[in-house]
Amino acid sequence: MKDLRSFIARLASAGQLRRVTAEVSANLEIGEIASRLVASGGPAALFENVAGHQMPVLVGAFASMQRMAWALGGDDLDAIASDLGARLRLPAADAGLIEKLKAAPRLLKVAGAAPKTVRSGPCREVIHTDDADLEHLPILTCWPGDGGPFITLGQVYTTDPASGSRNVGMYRMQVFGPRRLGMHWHRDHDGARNFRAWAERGEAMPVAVALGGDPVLTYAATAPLPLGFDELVLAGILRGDPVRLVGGVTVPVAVPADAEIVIEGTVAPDETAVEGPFGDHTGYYTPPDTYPVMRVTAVTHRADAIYPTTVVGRFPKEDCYLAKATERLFLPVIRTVVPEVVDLNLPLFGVFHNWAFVSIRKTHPWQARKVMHALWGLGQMACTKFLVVVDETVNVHDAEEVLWRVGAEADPQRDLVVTTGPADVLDHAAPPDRPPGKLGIDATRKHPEEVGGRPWPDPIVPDPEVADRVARRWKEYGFDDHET
Ligand SMILES: Cc1cc2nc3c(=O)[nH]c(=O)nc-3n(C[C@H](O)[C@H](O)[C@H](O)COP(=O)(O)O)c2cc1C
Ligand SMILES: [Mn+2]
Repeated sequence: MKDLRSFIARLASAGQLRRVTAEVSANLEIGEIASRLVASGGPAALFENVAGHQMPVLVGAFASMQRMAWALGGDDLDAIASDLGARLRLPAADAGLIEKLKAAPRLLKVAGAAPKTVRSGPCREVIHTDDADLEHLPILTCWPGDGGPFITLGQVYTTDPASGSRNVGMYRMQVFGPRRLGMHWHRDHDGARNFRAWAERGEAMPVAVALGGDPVLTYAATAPLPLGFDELVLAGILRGDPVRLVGGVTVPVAVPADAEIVIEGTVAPDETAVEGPFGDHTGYYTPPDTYPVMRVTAVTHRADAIYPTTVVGRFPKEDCYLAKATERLFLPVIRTVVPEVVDLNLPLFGVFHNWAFVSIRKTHPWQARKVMHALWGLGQMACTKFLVVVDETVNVHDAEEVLWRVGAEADPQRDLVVTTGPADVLDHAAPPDRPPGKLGIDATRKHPEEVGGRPWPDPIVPDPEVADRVARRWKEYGFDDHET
């Protein structure tokens, strides 16, 4: 897709977009509507009449598995994931180590995926520099206890001062005033790393924030790529076409030409402000804390710009589906490192890090423990707090089935792995004075070696021939299809 408009048109043609012409407030009201829509599986909404603002507000564009797949240019996230794996020429899960190592350089330069620079683009139709004013944007205040309005769906473009390499990350930004933003990048995220690198030189970091453009860009900003891997290369691979960039107006940072809105500025090494509270995706308010401040030097936008945003809070919310896209897209990558992994569910209620359900093809004793430690050593999976391992026959996307297996297959003393490791910054239950805890539950069938030679009972499954016959004769018995 070329831009946000193409995506809006796609949603509209599928009956998945509602245009709201009634006047609504950016203060709490749109947030409440967005929460209800996502909870009920409702459509995305384009608010065309936001009190006190010219610009329409888009929410919920990514708020289902189907819309998320459309955002990435396909119909189904698993199909997109296997296509991506093929384009990256990921080695098969059972490939040897040498083949996997040989694949690494290939992953870094996929032909034709690097962004290209163009001279101008629609994001520069209107340019404000000295008269730039964030208060002209319909930025939402989402929850009653929030410290103010927050930009929640921005792609934050930064660079490493030494190599010039780009990073795109999604970090929320609190509006402190007409030209001041709080930069809530977690200390371990690449935007924070780039900021520290500029600060160590005593220099302010140039930053640009893009809103909109191809929806792939919004997703790419949330993708957990290793430091140094340009999110725009991932976007280029997913689109099958390079991202088009335009140079900065007031800072040397390029941004997508087809964005709706661009905010430029600098973040000085020594200026901080108290950010928050913010009603976060944990379902709780994150308390106020000190973060760097961006001084805005320009706001540019399309003549008829649309402001895209999202509302986070107690699940289910739109960001859960961005996380689901990562779960699907990165599963083939996880399998190149932990080949016995069959499927993975980061359930919506687990809010990214609290719960992971993983199924494995188990071939040897204590393998579930190996998988736990491997996942706890893998990128952002390191923050997983509760990790349940089940056999490949279990549908990890059915939480009730997973809990049934935990109850049936796990012994509370033998099968729990209690250990420590890093916690998500937002985990308010993590102890501040010692390493945060982690719990792994081995709910796989036990091999004789794991249980002193005792045989493990077989699960009950229907006779396949009879099941087939009953399915065929269902109507003949006088039952309706929905009664099966
Ligand atoms: C809606 C939404 C809001 C987010 N807000 C933040 C945030 O405020 N701070 C942060 O560090 N990460 C936030 N994230 C997560 C990061 O975008 C994500 O971890 C990303 O991989 C970071 O990229 P980076 O490693 O290049 O910095 C948010 C994600 C989503 C989907
Ligand atoms: Mn990154």
